[in-house]
Amino acid sequence: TDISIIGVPIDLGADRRGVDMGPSAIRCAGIEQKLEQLGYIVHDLGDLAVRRPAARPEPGERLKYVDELVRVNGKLADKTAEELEKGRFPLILGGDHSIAIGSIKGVQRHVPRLGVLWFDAHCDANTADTTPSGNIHGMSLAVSLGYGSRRLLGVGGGGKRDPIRPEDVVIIGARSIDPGEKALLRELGVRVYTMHDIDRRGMDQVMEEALYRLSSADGVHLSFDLDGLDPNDAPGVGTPVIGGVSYRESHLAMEMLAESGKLVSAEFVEVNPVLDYRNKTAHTAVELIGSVFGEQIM
Ligand code: DIR
Ligand code: MN
Ligand code: MN
Ligand code: MN
Repeated sequence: TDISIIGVPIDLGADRRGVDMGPSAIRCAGIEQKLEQLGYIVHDLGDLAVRRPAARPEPGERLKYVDELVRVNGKLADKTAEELEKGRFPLILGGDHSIAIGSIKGVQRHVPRLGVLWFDAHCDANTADTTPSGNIHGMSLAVSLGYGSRRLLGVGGGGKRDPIRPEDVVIIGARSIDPGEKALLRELGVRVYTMHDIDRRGMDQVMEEALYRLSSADGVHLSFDLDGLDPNDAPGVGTPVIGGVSYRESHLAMEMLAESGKLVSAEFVEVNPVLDYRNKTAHTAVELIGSVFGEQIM
C-alpha cells in the first residue's frame, strides 16, 4: 500500500508551545526518504490549516481552545477516512495528542471494530470533569472510548460509530496517571501496561500479550506519543516523565506490531523541536516509523 502523510501542526491541546512544529521536524529528519528506502510510495499531503486563536483561555477553563480543536479534528477525521478510502495508509504527524480524537474517528469509518495501541507516558483519559489542566491532549483517549464533553464527542459526526471498545485498547509505557483517569480506566477495564509491567516482564512479553488482546479487532491504530520514551532518548517533548521506555524496547514494540500485520493507521505526536537537542526526538520518531513499516536490522 501507498502511504499518505498528513501533518497537523497544532499545539492548542497542550500547555507548552512548540509541538505545532512537530510535522516539520519529522519531515526534516527524513521521513519520506526512510519510507521510500523501504519501497513505499509516499504521498505527502502537507499540513492541515490551523488558525491561531486571538484570545487566550480564561483562567480555570476546562476545555482550552475547544473550538479550534473541534474544527481541526473534524477536518482530520475526513482526511484520514478519505485516504483509507483510496486504499492508502494514513500516517499522521502531530501536533499534540488531541489529534487522536479526529484520526481515530476517521479510521473508524473504515474499520468497524478498531483496536488502539496507545503508546504514552500518560493515559490521556481525563474528561472536562477530571482534568487537572484543562488541556485537551490529556482527554483524547477518553473521547475515543466515548467519555468527555459533548463537543469533543461530536467530532467527525460522533454518533455514527460506536466508541472504541475498552477491551480493544491497550496502553503501553504509562507512568503518570491522574486520579480521575485511573478511576475511569479501572471502571472500563482498559489494559494499562505500565513501566512496572515492562520492567518485570520485558517488552517482548508485554507486546505479545497486548497484540493478542488486539487480535479480535478488525485492524489496529497506533497512537504514539513520543513522551512514552525515556526523556534521555526523546528530550524534545512538552511533558517529559523520567523512567520511560528505552530506544531498543520501543523499537522491539514497533517491530512486533509490524509483524502482526494488523496495523491500518498511525500517528506520531508531541514532538517539540523547541525543547529538543539537534532534532533528536524527530530522528527517533523516523527510526521508529521505519520499524513500524517493516524495517529490520538484517
Ligand atoms: C495530564 C498531562 N495528564 C493532563 N497529560 C499529557 O493534563 O491531563 N499527556 N501530557 O500527554
Ligand atoms: Mn499523550
Ligand atoms: Mn504523553
Ligand atoms: Mn534505521
